[in-house]
Amino acid sequence: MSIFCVLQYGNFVDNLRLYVRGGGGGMGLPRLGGQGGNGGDVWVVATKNMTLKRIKDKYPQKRFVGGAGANSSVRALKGERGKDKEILAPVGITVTTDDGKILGDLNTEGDRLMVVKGGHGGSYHSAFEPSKGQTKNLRLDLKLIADLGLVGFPNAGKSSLLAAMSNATPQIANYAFTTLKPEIGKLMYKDYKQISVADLPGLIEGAHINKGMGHKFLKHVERTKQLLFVVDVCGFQLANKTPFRSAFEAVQLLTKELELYKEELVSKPALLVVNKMDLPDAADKLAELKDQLQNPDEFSDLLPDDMIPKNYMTFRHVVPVSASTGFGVDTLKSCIRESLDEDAAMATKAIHQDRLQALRYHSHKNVTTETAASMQNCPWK
Ligand SMILES: Nc1nc2c(ncn2[C@@H]2O[C@H](COP(=O)(O)OP(=O)(O)OP(=O)(O)O)[C@@H](O)[C@H]2O)c(=O)[nH]1
Ligand SMILES: [Mg+2]
Repeated sequence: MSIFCVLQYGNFVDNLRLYVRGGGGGMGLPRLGGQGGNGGDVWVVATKNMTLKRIKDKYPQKRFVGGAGANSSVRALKGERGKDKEILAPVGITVTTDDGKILGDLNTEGDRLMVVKGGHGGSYHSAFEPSKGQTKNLRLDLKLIADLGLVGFPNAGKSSLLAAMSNATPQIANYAFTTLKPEIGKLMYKDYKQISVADLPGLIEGAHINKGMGHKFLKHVERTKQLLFVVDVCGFQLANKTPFRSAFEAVQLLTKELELYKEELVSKPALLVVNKMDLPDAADKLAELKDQLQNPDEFSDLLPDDMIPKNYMTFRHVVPVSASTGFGVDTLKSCIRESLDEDAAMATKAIHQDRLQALRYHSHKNVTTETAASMQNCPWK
């Protein structure tokens, strides 16, 4: 993928394609009836604090091969078994083969799934010839709860917005933390396309250290393709004792909470909804917010240092709406559709590129091994 794509589309990874091969079996020893060791298997193991992006960064080739079984020898007639290979993967994934067959789910830390078996060592039954390990192209998919997740402080109007956009009837009230668990609403489009949106509990400052609904909330955020930030155009104050936060500050604080929990979340594709545009002075406040978002560095001085995010969120669209009057809701639905369609097109392109690369890799390998083999037969070598 080019740098351009990485910048524009962020680097949050919710699926990953891998090549896996079991280790080859070891040679048998016909003279003494010796048996070669079996090749090692390849496993996917659910591990805490792992992400698909970390696998991708650590293993750019995305190839995992089990250890080869040892050949049978005079000193060790029974060749040693090849080492198993473990792919440490995040919890909450589905493992499928490239052609769509589901191999299994990993839902709990420590869950393990064998994805390919190593080959058999050569023995009496195989005329002492070993067999190769199985090979597969795999896909690891993070289980998603919805296409989009609503991210905002309490009372921003997330539930009201979901109700205005969809068939959902979430709980709405004028006090903080009305929503306690995700409710999924479906956005319907004229061509019957449906997009799911998760209404998530309000986030508060300190969520990353598990304040409020903290981690429960942030875990859900991880499991959506894109984020819909919702802020009250007039800003908010959570309680008498906490400071008033403008809409711009709310955006930065939300970003910081995501970053402190898992930095990759900030690179998810995101849209910003500026809600409550029916309130007095909303137009002026929106203009001010847009100005601040253009030059976030200049305006972040208003925040304490430890609340300034390392990277500012880039929003594909900034959409003013009023969940109360319905103003802007249709425009928002179109922007959401456009943003998800854009990513789907990118994903298809990436899969094609991946396949092409794999083909090139394998044909290159075949050519080099063929060349090596023919060189061995060369009389002038
Ligand atoms: N004036 C105005 N009020 C709104 C608008 N949208 C929501 N509200 C009001 O804001 C309050 C909070 O709305 P909710 O939709 O419950 O907010 P929420 O973000 O889901 O809140 P939590 O679930 O607590 O995080 C309610 O009293 C809504 O009636 C709007 O567009 N304009
Ligand atoms: Mg709510």
